[in-house]
Amino acid sequence: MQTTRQDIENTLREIVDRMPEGTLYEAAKYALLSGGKRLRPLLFCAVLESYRIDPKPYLEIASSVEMIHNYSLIHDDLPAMDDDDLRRGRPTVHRQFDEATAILTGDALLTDAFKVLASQTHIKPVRLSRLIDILATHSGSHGIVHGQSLDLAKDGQPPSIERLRTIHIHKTARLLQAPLMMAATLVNDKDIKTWQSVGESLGLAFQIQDDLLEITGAEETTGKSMSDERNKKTTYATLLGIKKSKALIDEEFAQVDRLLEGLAIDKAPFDSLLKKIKNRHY
Ligand code: GRG
Repeated sequence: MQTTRQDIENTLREIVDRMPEGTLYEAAKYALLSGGKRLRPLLFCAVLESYRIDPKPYLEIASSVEMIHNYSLIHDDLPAMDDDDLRRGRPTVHRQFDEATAILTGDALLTDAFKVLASQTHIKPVRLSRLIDILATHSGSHGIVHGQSLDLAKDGQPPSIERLRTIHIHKTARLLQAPLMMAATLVNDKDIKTWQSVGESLGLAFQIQDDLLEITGAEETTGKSMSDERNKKTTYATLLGIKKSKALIDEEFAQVDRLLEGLAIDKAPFDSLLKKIKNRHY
């Protein structure tokens, strides 16, 4: 996994280095090459490896998802959204540069992600268009943008677990489902639905973990501002308490295990990534 991670870092650097020099390039480099966990591209590669396919020829596809993820973090941190000062232990992009640069950097990463994907000419056109469709669907008005909009909505609706679940499925799970489904599209179309369900459970577990880290973690460990309390956010932890939230995380991970049991794959690569996610502290 360490080699794959380094391969992903190298690919992201190559991609960002194609940008023309200037403030936008500096800000994109600052945002993209700042030590994220690279979970989404690692999930993509782990699926390929579980079908015994070498991820090397597909690293740019994996990176396109990470570009979308980074754009969403930059925009999420903006004053009009979560208004955060810290991300991955460093000032957020609008703090380090300025707000206009942060907006443009997000715009550039979002758009360039699709350019990177569309230029994978070694993939058959039908398959490539499916990859683009999956990434667009999970990023746009059916995906994380919808989740963010629901999260920010001041529509007077009372907080409930059902509403929170819908927000998390869109805001968090959609961009974990995308790399799983994209990898499955390349190797075994029949399994896409199962990977979609794996992504939904994983996304819910991941987000509830995040909510708990907001309470139990420290800024030095998580590397980000703990803004939920400041923004008076409703989370699983505030609605259900820590114990029940932990039980829900276990349930979602158990569901992931059950779903994986139904696939004819080598489970080891995916299991080792799952183990890392289960034990994460940031
Ligand atoms: C489209 C503006 C916009 C936002 C979409 C993704 C998102 C919604 C907001 C970002 C903030 C947030 C709490 C997202 C939920 C998913 C999540 C826990 C993101 C953090 O992902 P990690 O932990 O981050 O993988 P690193 O830094 O490791 O890459």
